[in-house]
Amino acid sequence: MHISKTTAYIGLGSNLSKPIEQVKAAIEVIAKLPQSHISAVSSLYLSKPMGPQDQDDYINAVLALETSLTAIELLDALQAIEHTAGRVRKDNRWGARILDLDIILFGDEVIDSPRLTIPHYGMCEREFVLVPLAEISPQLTLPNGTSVKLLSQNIEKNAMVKLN
Ligand code: 5RY
Ligand code: CA
Ligand code: CA
Repeated sequence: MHISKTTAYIGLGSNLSKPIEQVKAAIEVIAKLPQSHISAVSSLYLSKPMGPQDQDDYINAVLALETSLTAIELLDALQAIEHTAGRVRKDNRWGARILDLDIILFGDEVIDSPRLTIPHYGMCEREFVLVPLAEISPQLTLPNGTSVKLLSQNIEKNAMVKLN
């Protein structure tokens, strides 16, 4: 009996408390999620903050997770990982954070609910999402058919540095 798995793409970001270690540790925790396995991890990237710029540079990456969790189950799991890493929800919208885990894509599902918007609402304008996503999945398209690689090639470049 086969269980159908969906490919979810997860964006990782950190700009506090040793960001490289935060992102690497989060990947190890995500690797242990139930009903799931990681099929690809991008390079780590050093990126200038978008939005409020009075904060440190970010480490960003994207991974592909084959999962039979639902999108909401995955969201709950990722928020628990953020909380365990020490993230505190307060009034610092778009401010510095220890760990940010976003579901960028969940198969070809389109979700618009109070807790979850998929595809991620900002992904098409964010070099730190598009470039690592195209790195691990160059043939990937959005649910509306748009090529991620084309988006990544056309995004405004902001001095992002690929590490490793
Ligand atoms: C814009 C506004 C808010 C872009 C814009 C946010 C990250 C955004 C970040 C991250 C980097 C944020 C959301 N225009 N910058 N800014 N990496 N998150 N480099 O993960 F992304 S706050
Ligand atoms: Ca984010
Ligand atoms: Ca987030």
